[in-house]
Amino acid sequence: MNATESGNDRPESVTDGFHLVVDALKLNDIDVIYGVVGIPVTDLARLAQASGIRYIGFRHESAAGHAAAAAGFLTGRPGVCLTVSGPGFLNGMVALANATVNCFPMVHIAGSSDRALVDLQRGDYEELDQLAAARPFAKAAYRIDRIEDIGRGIARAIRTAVSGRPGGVYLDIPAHVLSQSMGAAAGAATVWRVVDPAPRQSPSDAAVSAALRLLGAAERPLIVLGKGAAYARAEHQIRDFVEQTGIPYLPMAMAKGLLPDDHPQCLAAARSLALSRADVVLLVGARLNWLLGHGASPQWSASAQFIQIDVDAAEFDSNQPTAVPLAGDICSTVEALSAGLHEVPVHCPTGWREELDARRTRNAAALEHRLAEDPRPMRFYSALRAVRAVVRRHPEVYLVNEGANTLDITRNVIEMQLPRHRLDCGTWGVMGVGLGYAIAAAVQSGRPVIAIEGDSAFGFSGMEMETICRYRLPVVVVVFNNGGVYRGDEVASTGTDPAPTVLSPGAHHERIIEAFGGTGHHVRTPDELTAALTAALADPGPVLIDCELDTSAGTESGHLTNLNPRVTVPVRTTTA
Ligand code: ADP
Ligand code: TPW
Repeated sequence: MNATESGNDRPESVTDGFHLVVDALKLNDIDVIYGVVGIPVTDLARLAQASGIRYIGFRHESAAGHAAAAAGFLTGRPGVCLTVSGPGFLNGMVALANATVNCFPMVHIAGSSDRALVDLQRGDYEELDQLAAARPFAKAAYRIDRIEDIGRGIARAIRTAVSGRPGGVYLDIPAHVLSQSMGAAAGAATVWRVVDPAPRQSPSDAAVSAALRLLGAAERPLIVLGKGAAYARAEHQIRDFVEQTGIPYLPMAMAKGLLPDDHPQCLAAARSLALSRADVVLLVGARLNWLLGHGASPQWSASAQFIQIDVDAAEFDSNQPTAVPLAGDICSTVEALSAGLHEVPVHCPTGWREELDARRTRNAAALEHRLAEDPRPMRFYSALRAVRAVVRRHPEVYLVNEGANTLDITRNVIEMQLPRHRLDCGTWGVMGVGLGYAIAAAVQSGRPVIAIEGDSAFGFSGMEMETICRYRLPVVVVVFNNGGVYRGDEVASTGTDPAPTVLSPGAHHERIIEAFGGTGHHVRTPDELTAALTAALADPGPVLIDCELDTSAGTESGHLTNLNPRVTVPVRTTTA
């Protein structure tokens, strides 16, 4: 081992910016960095690795950033992404923005050019005013201009990422700061550990009582659990409140498993009825955004009243009037609600439960009927029947999911039993998160991960199969290959080019993983899929299962057909 590998290449009395960054990260329990190296951060990655931080090197910064964001969601500590300046930094921006939109804590550290060059636009290597560029996409953006501010800058980034509403923080570290040196003892005194990074926060007693009174008077109460509740690790408090009151709940996609999906009060299978009939709704870490129809008719009853628990008070009234705002963290607030039940008892009316149960039973039967169909070529439901059977035997598996139809149908079919085990396109509906999320889930948990990917969605970060193979991660990627964006059977109205939604027909994605030493399968039937998935989980290592589906399987835009504007006058085609 040479001096750099051991991390001891400096005289004892002197330190430099590189070392102080690593020291500050370690002091704050950062144990993994996801990134792509290059000037000026290569030595930073080396040093981090030498110091015991795990460095996971990606093929593209956006996947590295998505991994950091997922790590933040899964652990409650900010995930860290490391990139070079200019284009590498910009490649990471979509992930930083996505983390912020989804309220995941992450810190994107990028090396940068000297301000004296950037500010006069003198044309430095990979020059970009990164601080200004990052600001609109991040919860906050900071730059460290002096070596003695490294500890402060990292403390500030960590505190900002996790406190209040979590989000993405950009931290700019110019190359000259990394290589600046100072006395080791003085340097050590500049780094510190953030105390209680996300302090608990309770709403007032009056607000808690008001919420309970409104819920207690409801004829058709409903609880909506969002990914904020999963992030808050509030499963015990929520189970207690849900079971004491008997109120039915609806989990948003990434809150599935917070309580097991087969819980008798889980109404995922009667969602439309629950939304349209509920008269008082308790939102727990879920925003009334597009995913919940903005809380408006026709999805919701026009007279529905909303009680909302959120750590960010600015969220209240963002779409509908908030009848009772409960500003606080979810654990403290739900504990306070449960404690208040002694004084203000809340019991869900049985008629409402029965109405929902009847709909749930009917919808579940319809789903089983659909799953039992056995079309050839295979379609989404028959493939997912196979996946569901295997996942039921492995509830510990993390499930990553992206695509359009692949997302919508998988979310409905695959039950989750454990909290924070489902990661998907989230609030932005963004494609390309899949492999980064899968890598983070495997790295942070050491558990097997199944990523169910539409073939188009897979392509956004497909080269990360090499990353998965290089680190021998227990990730099984299932590509739902219907040959297109949404579906693969569109015929172009003119010319010889493929239609806009069409991808390569007859693709064999499994050959991609074979190039990197992983195991590939190409399956055509549910039985073949079951066999491949079972084998993959018996000996978890990198596996890609290319699942050949009917090219006509899928609906344009999946469940979002209503958001997809279509041409209203006849399409003009060119015949020349
Ligand atoms: P979903 O997409 O599952 O509906 P959202 O991302 O829309 O969920 O909502 C998550 C909400 O949870 C955000 O408004 C965020 O401010 C809030 N949140 C995150 N962590 C906490 C916490 N610890 N306590 C309270 N609210 C939280
Ligand atoms: C960053 C637009 C939404 S869904 C999708 C795209 C390109 C892919 C759908 O096809 P796929 O799934 O993955 O094969 P399936 O099951 O329907 O066949 N760029 C970004 N994000 C989004 N959302 C898009 C484009 C889109």
